Amino acid sequence: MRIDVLTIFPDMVKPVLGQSIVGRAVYEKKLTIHVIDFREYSPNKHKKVDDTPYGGGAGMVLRVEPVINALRAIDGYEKAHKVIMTPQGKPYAQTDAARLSTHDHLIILCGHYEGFDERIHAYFDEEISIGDYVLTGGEVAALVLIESTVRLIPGILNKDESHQDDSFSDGLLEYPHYTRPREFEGKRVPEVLMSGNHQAIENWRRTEALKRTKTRRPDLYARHQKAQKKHGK
Ligand code: 6GU
Repeated sequence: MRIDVLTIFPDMVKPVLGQSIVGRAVYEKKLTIHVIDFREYSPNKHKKVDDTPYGGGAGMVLRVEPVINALRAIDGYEKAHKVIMTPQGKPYAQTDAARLSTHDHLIILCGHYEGFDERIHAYFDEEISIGDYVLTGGEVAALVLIESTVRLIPGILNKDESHQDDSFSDGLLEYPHYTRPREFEGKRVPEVLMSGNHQAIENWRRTEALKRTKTRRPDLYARHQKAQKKHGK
């Protein structure tokens, strides 16, 4: 996969992309990431990327030319899947990460200020928000999208990092995990996990995942129950 990130704060995203699983994927050449400072594409002699809104009002608006000039300078931009990070976008979920992970080329635009000049939207395929809260810019949101997407590309995670058991992959939260020691300050590992009885362990984990989902995420639990019924379980 190739990912291009359009931002006016490249240093907010570059160091993060060199770390952990994304950093390893880049190092192993399974992934190419370009971080593009679209300020450099401003036609303005002071490299301004924003301006006051037509019609008046508070705040600044991101100008169309720097963004579209930078976009057009990207190799293969026409065929790429192009995403705008904005609190006005579609709420992001695991299903979106799975969908995005199938593209060969993603271009991600990070905004700032009050908003984007409306004419920018026509050049992009979709708009995504990572939740109902306001960030100062799209950079951290773009990192969330990249992390969640890249780990789903086949061959990126090794077998110890498998995403088969992830929370959300089957619509439930994960069961509780334990490792050594067997006892810490009086808190013991559940006996069943040390029993060697694989069926009993599997049953325990399923029950715990259901219990946890029901109390912490009744919304997910209801959806899961409905899906089970539909499949005659
Ligand atoms: Cl994608 N951008 C900004 N600025 N704020 C957000 C967001 C994105 N998603 C949630 N809040």
